[in-house]
Amino acid sequence: MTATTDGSTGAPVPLTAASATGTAPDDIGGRANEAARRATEYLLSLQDPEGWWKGDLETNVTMDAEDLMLRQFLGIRDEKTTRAAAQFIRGEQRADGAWATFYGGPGELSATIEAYVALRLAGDAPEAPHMAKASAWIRERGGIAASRVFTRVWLALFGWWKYEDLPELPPELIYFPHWLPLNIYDFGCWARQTVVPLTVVSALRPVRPAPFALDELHVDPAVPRPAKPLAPMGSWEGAFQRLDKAVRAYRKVAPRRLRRAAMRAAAQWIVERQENDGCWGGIQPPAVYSLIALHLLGYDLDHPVMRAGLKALDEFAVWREDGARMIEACQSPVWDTCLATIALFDAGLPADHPQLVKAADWMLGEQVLRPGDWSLRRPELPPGGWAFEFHNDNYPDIDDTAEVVLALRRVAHPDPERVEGAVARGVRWTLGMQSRNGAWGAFDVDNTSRMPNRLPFCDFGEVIDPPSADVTAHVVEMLAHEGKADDPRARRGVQWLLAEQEPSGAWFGRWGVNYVYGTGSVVPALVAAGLAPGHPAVRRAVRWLEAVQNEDGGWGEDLRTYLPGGGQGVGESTASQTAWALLALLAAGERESAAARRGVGFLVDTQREDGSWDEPYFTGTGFPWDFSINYHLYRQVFPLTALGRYVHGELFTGAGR
Ligand code: R04
Repeated sequence: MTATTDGSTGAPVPLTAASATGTAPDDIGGRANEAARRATEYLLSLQDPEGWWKGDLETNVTMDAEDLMLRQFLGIRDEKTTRAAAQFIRGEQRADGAWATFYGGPGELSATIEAYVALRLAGDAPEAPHMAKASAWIRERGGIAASRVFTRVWLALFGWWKYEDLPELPPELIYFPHWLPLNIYDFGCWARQTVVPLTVVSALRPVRPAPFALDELHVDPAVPRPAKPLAPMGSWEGAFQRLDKAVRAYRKVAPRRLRRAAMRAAAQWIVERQENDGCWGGIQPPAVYSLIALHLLGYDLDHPVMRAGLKALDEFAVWREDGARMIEACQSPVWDTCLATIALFDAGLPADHPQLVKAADWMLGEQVLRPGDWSLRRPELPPGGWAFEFHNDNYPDIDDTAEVVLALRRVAHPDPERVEGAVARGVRWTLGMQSRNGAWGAFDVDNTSRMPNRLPFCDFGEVIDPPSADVTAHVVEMLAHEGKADDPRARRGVQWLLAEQEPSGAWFGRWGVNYVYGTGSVVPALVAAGLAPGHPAVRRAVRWLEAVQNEDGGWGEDLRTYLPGGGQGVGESTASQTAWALLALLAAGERESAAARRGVGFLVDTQREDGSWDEPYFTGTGFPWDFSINYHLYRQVFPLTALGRYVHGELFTGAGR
């Protein structure tokens, strides 16, 4: 059955422009309707003729700096790129001389060092005021020695840091069998794709001398850093420090032939995972490290693998109108397209609207129909997921798959059997990817080993992919709409979600900031799965949302809520986070509540003339605290979904009901 608009609330109410005139200021329904109409128009205007949407994916200047350093390392850095990247990096500098990793965030040492180095490559003099300020800021915080491992690896490539002072990452790792702790499949797929090429760097220790010294970034270049005392033997930290020592000792005696074979195996592993657009995993960091590793192993710049990889790298660049060039960590077409489809339908666009059909067509063509790294743990499971990006067939993810299914079901596609087949494959794949605790991670099953996090090498970001509440909620919502709420697998997901609720009533947000995202994902899922709005878990969530609503009627949550003691649900109101809170309240039957009305009022009042919203704050999460994302379409799709559901109630009741 294809999704239709004949749900319990009847056919969608046509949106009219009439309410713009003669609307009383307290006519919140009429104003919401008008805001949804404008937001619909605006979102429709952003669709690509091929059917997809893609907003910029903004992260931080380490992407831009590493892109320049890679080009320097490979000897392909050109003037035009350098100038435009430097312009972007300079524009992001804070008044105190540092760089932050998200809007409004504090200066961050590693990002500041990388940005500084990139600007020096671009020719900015260390004495220039903005550079002197940055280097002083860096020295005050301990200099290069205090930066993350990744940053020091980059500096080692140019001789600005010694490989001896970096954790060792042996290439023989590639031979670890799947049952051995620390084998590469114990790492989350993004860390796996980064670690494999970096084993080659670690083994070969290449140095391409830089055109200048970086003494100004060391606290005191003359004084060697004192060795860190070893942690006690019985502690994990102590054990891993000794493991690092053992691996260093092994380096000296490693059989040369084994090492070379391991590096060849790593190269083969990397080449096998190159996507047909030349990229790796659809994300920029693995692409950068893979190009370095392959180059070190003798792939010259003219080799087809390198040529395709370098071309793919260029695709991550967004050229801005002011001439600045920003690097995206990743591109989000599938994610943006399913979210936009859901938003437009829920705002009342008819299910057979040509732009929705076009979007569905495009999504159908994006389904991943071949095995990937996930197959290792599910060798018998047929493929059927969707990836986040244009090209990432090796790493479809469960979050995208659930949302694409929810989106496809909203469209009256002229070929319903095609939709049926695609959805059936997507549902089967999703069910097959359930972890043993009953919940779902983003890319893999049971990716829960705690060993990778303990490696001294892994001092940045998340390196495993355990199940999370937000992904599990999206799956449960999708299964419920597919008529599978009573399937034991969906019920286990619900039980897991109920057990994950924080004492406050909120849920943690792994891939969005933060408890507002988690709660805005889980409550609609629980209600779709049949929990009554009066269920105590739903009531607790509602009370929490009411308690953290801002004076202005909106909701906002700062990245600092990822830090210990950082609170929950606190921060300046934003459009996307207000929308997430509203999705929960509306699902919980709170449409007529003061909280919901004030939230809708915030969205209506902050909408711009053209139907869009502003959102400088980062509300997306790559890794909690360490890597944050401003998805430029979030400010549009989520407010529209929330306004649509406020105006129309739930139009979409799913295929199975
Ligand atoms: C929002 C939910 C969909 N899905 C998550 C996808 C997020 C896409 O954006 C990114 C994903 C990334 N991964 N790994 C990195 C990364 C960056 C993104 C990454 C970042 C820095 C370094 C290494 C990897 F922008 Br260093 C998976 C569930």
